[in-house]
Amino acid sequence: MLMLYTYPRGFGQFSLSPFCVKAAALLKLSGLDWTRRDLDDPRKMPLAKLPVLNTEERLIPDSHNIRQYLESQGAVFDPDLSDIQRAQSHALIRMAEEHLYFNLVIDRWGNDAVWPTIREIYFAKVPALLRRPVANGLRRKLMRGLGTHGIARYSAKERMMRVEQDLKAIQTCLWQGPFLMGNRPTSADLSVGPMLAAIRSTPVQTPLSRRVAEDAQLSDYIDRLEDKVPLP
Ligand SMILES: N[C@@H](CCC(=O)N[C@@H](CS)C(=O)NCC(=O)O)C(=O)O
Repeated sequence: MLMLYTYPRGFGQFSLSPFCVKAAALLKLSGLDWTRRDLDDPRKMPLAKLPVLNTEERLIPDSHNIRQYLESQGAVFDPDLSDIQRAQSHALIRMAEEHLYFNLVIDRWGNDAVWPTIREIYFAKVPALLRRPVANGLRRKLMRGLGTHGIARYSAKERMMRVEQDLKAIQTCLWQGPFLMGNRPTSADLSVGPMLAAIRSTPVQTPLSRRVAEDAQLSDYIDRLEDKVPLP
């Protein structure tokens, strides 16, 4: 049976990681049999990140590679999409995973009001005496990475303005139907939905989490997707 290596549940989600939620949703829609195994430390995994799918023949890291593997096994996530819809879907996925995601990360790790809560949850397995030094060391490394990436160089206000443009693009699609590409969830929903859900579920309220939580259209969309693709 397929085994999904994932970060544990948290904040009311299948996983603390939106990429693990995406991978689980892909597996669910594929109709194949699968199960989960929770990991806290991905360092021994290929790419040193989660999710990873164990197919018994090989380990497949990265939610996009997992999608491609499932498609090679017959799963069809985007039936009946036109070429232009496929192009839009691809762009939405990249926007969610390469821009919204880093805003989520900085909202959780870079915000002093949120960090103590995140530290205690993400690093719960680290013995209490070591937790702060270990977690703070990783936080410093991650924030350096976000500086190199560039997102940490914007002010919080600038970041929110950029997120607003992403949300506008998503909401423009949602004015056309219940899901991004129409009446049923497709691959774009499985990236965008979990990313919005993760932003909304950050355990300490921030301007970003409130922006999604207090938007009826976005919140209804997250709930609709979770109803349509329920995860174990
Ligand atoms: N492109 C990857 C991204 C996966 C990813 O960024 N996973 C994060 C958690 S959300 C991770 O495992 N980070 C651990 C690390 O960077 O050390 C995918 O689609 O699976």
